[in-house]
This record gives sequence, C-alpha cells and structure tokens, in this order.
Amino acid sequence: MRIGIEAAAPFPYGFELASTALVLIDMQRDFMEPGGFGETLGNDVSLLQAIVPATRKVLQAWRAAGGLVVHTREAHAADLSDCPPAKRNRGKPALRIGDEGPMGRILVAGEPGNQIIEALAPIDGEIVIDKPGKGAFYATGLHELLQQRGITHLLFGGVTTEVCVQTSMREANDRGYDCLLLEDCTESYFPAFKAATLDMVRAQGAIVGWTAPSAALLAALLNHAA
Ligand code: C5J
Repeated sequence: MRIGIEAAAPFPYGFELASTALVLIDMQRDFMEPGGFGETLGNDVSLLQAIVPATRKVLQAWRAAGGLVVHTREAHAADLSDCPPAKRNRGKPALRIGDEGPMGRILVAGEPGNQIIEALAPIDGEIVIDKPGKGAFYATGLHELLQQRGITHLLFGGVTTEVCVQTSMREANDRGYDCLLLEDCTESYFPAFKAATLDMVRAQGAIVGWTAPSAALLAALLNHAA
C-alpha cells in the first residue's frame, strides 16, 4: 500500500515501504563530537546535536515498520590509499585526515571517532557503507545494493546538510531515485547553508527532491500501520 506524506514540499510525496530505504548520512563521532574531523576544520560541532532525538525517533519508527536502513560513514582506509592528496592537504585544519586525534586517527575506518554515535548505532541487518568521498554513491557499491533490493525511493537524514547529504541526494537523483530530505533530521555547522539547501532541493518542482518534517513521516507510518 502506498504511503503518502501530504505535508512534503513542494508537493506531496508517496512511497511503498518495501521499495524505500532510510539513508542516514555520516552520523559519526568525527562530525558530531569534539576532537573529530568537523572540529579540526574549525566548526562548532555542538550545533549538530539538535537533530539526534528526531533522527532516533525516525530510525526507531522505520525499524518498527520493517523498512530498510542504510547508514554511511565518511571513512578512509588506514593507508589513506583512497584519500586524494588534494583532500588531505587542503586548508589549515588543526589535524589532517589520518592524523592521531583524541578519538583515534581522523576519518579513518575502524577508529573510535569513525563510529556512528551510540544513539543511532546500526543493528544487524542494516547496511553500513564506508565512503571515501562526500557522496554515498561514489566508490561504494550502494547503488547495486539498492537495486538488488528493488529500492526506488530514499528518505535522507544526516550531516552535514549542504555537503555529504546534498551530494548524496544529487547522486541518488541522477540514478533515478525519488528522494526526500527529513528537515529536522539533518543539520549543518552553518544554519544559513542548511536553509539554502532545503530550498535548493525542492525548488523548480523538486529538482533534486522533496523535504518534509519528520513528524509528517511518523504520522504517515502510524496511519499505514492502523
Ligand atoms: C563533511 C560530511 N562536511 N559528512 N562531510 O566534510 O558532510
């Protein structure tokens, strides 16, 4: 049965549970907690905490409904063979990718800082994608995994809105997925960038996709279950 989110912008969004995945982008300690990659770039990481309760509610409701969950982490191999020098050497961060920080090596797979925060930790059966780029589809097998499962619609949350979330949504849009961004489940270190990204996504008749508050998704899931 089709589930409708009437409150979505710029117009209602509909999806089938069996062909839709919830994709949570990079909710990892590197971006969310002091001492990680986000802070080395000079950002106030505390701003991102605001979305954790709403994102956790959505994750729990989506799991209860039986929907597919995908988690991503921005992560590099320990030898940094998948980290272009241009990415590592750019700017003047306090610590560079691969350097030893308070949560282990910055943005390196398997390090404590690279783990998804406890409140949103993946459980058995969920897909976890380590991605070396900003987009979830670049140099990962994500598209193939979604195709194997017949997924056509993606609901996005995560951080940061205008970097890895927007890049992943654009990649997904170009691959033919109908994408919706959950407005209160995504955050940026720059509130103006978040607002601009939400506007950009849904402009021109949903040129990249739809946006909606998470309460609208939760209500739609409840209706569906009733
Ligand atoms: C950034 C991300 N901002 N996950 N990564 O470098 O958005």
